[in-house]
Amino acid sequence: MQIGHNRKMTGAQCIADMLKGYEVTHVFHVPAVMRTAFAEMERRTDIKRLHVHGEKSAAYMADGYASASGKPGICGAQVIGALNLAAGLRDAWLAHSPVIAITGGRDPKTKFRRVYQEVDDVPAFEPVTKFNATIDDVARLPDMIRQAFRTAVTGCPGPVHLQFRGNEGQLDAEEADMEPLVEPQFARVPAFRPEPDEASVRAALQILQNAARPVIVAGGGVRASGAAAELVALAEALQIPVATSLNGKDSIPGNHPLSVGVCGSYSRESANRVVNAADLVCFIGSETGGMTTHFWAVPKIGTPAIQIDIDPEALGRNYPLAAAVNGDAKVTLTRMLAHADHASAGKRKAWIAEAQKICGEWRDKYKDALNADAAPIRPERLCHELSKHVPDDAIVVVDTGHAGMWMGGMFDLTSPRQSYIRSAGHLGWAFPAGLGAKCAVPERPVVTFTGDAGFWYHIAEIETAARWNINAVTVVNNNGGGNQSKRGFDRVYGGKQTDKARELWTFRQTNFARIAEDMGALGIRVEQASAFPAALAQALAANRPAVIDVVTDIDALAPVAVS
Ligand SMILES: Cc1ncc(C[n+]2csc(CCOP(=O)(O)OP(=O)(O)O)c2C)c(N)n1
Ligand SMILES: [Mg+2]
Repeated sequence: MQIGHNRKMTGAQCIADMLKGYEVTHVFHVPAVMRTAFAEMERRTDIKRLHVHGEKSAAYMADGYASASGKPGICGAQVIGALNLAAGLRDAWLAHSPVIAITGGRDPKTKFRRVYQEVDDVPAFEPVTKFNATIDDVARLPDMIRQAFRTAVTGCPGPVHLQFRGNEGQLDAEEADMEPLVEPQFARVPAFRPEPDEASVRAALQILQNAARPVIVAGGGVRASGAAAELVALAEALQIPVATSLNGKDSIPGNHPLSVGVCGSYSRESANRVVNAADLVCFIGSETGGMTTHFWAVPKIGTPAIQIDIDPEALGRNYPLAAAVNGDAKVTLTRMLAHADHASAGKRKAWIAEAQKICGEWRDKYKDALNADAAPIRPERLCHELSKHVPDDAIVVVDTGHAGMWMGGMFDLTSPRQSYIRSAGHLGWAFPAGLGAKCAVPERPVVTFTGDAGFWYHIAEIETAARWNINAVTVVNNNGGGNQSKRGFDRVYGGKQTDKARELWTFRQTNFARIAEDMGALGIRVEQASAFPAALAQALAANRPAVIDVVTDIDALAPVAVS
């Protein structure tokens, strides 16, 4: 199709044709928004329209879909659900995930007249979107939808909001002369691979090669760029240990000899020790934010640093830089590798040995916990079983809080074909995000890890998974409470909580396997660690959504970060 070929069509037809053109396969929504467009999607496309149980989980599903595939995830809500949807964009915003949220909104003819269910929702989308726009004239749909995709996937990706006129976005029923032109280049991340300035690449490489004790910290930008292989190749060529952020965990398998683990707050002790012993830190695709740096204690501000990022504004934000490179991670790493002086690797032998010794000390320290036979089950053992038994092409989806700490620190990816996506901070994100990931990439196994407090948030979506055959496997670390909060309450109670204090963070004991069965999924309850591998194998082979309810120790606390 070419620009200049307008024809009379409805907004709904235009939306359906454009979403199809952008290779959208699923839309996650709570009715009623885009009613007419949904009817047209049925007539004109194979797009699945998933009616889910809350706008927040619709946004999280779209987010998981986007993180797993790189394609924008689409979610929608009518005006009364718009802020629930905005709440769900918070995590996508923090994670730089390309989600496009479509809501119904105000009609200029009636606004300010106390219209039923109506408030001005647009400002609430402002802090969680890269582009927050209203469409009042149906003829603007083509250019605004293109702008939404373009903005979501370019530069540092992120969410976009389009509000359609009408409480249900009824603008889509109107007709105009339009052309449903799509730009396939903007159908996924990365849309472009900006080349770095050659002199900046050489300067950064020189500093890296001169360092005796450098470390790489790989962030989510490496996964967005698909640069894991180039990262590992450069690290191998120059013999540099690699720590990752939680977002960048799948940039290097955990069993690679140069991998030292996840650094920062939800981390592995060995990674923080290596980063803090380094004489140079090379950040690649990392915001150098509070989580990755344990609030700028790992490494300490003032540690010599270089940084590579697609977003020029990220360069030097938190660490003054000896060299900055602005470009796509994959092309930048390819260039560095082409110029790399392999002979310089020799001078880092002692440093590599030291980093590997630190990793060995971590393994020795946690060997017993990782292999513990205790019942209730230790979360460390659960993570270790997952390291051993998650399929080598799996997408692992992880919630925040303790789930993020346990899996960030204790779980290892074992194959470059595995992916790891995680909540950027919102408890309850992982279960719906895992369903979204499975929708996007149905041929790959999806294994989600969540605590019980996290799982409760969107437990109704078990029904959605059963209805739509979204065969993700969800592992619930079920300790009967939100026990990450235990330490904080110990503190405010002066070291020893009262019995009544436990009402602040514990729940009734619940059998999630039974609930899952009642809602149409496979439910398996695991009370002995040794039973977990068979449960996981059964769940992966079930051909239905599965919930593995693992009964774990409420007194088990994840180690706090070392700085
Ligand atoms: C939306 C949101 N609200 C509150 C929190 C704070 N928070 C972090 S972990 C946690 C409890 C987690 O409980 P659970 O998922 O059961 O894991 P556990 O700590 O028991 O292993 C809470 C309330 C959060 N991260 N996100
Ligand atoms: Mg819990």
